Amino acid sequence: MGAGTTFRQVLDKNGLVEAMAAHSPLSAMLAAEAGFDAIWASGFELSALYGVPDVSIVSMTQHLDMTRAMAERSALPVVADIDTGFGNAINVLYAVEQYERAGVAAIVMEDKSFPKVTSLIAGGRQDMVRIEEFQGKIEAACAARVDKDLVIVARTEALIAGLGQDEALKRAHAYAAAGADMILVHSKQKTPDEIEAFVAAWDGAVPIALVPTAYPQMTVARVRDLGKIGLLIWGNHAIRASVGAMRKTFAQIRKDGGIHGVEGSIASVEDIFDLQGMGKVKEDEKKFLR
Ligand code: SPV
Ligand code: MG
Repeated sequence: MGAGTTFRQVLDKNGLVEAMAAHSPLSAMLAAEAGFDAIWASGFELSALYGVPDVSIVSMTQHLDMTRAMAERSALPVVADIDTGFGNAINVLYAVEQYERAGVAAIVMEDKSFPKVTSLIAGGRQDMVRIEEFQGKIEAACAARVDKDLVIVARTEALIAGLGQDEALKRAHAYAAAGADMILVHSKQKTPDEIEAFVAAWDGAVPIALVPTAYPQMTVARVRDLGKIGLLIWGNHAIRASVGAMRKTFAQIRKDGGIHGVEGSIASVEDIFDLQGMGKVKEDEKKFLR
């Protein structure tokens, strides 16, 4: 069974897929351990991991390789953030073929022009492509998938670009008509009002995906009450949590002049051995080393 089928089964069963951001196989494994339904292979997180801005600097190959590694090390379906599709519809044909081979369950592609600018930055340049052009890219994504259960999520940045609800709805309907299985609508408003108004007005046949980073009042319970939401993405909490933890630990070591003060607040070496699967290595050594 393909990963897209697994994703669709979770959606049918739970009525919602809750995805946690990850930027490495280890963070994907920890998201699985915590009980999330899926992994968000976030472009923002991977850009931050490389220490560069999320403005189409990380290449498709870098993102694809990490996404493949996450899919290999975590049993959860992976939702791949393919940004703008790395170019035009021709680039999308190639990208979707590669991401499907890497084992992803879904791809999310946004209607900004390449190179893009990260969505939540204040005053960011948010250039959009024409609706017809993006419809061509969605049709290319649908045509490129071998497994028809691979979920194609079309993301509109109309609200991010300040174009308003009517434009966001127009685009969402056009993208669903082009074959998108789901519409992701992103907002950088500090409260859920803009998104809730969009959801209330949405009468399309496909479910909506949300990334409520800017409006953290949006809980799972509130999403379920809204209805119409198929995918909820916690967008960047793996990288932010790790930055917070590393800063705290590094500062403590500098302050103490040694590592003795942090032992109680960081993962033990044994914990890391477990995550690495050292138990199995020991068993395999007994079985196979002669
Ligand atoms: C990402 O996590 O890469 C996203 C979400 O696309 S956001 O950064 O909020 O645009
Ligand atoms: Mg992104």
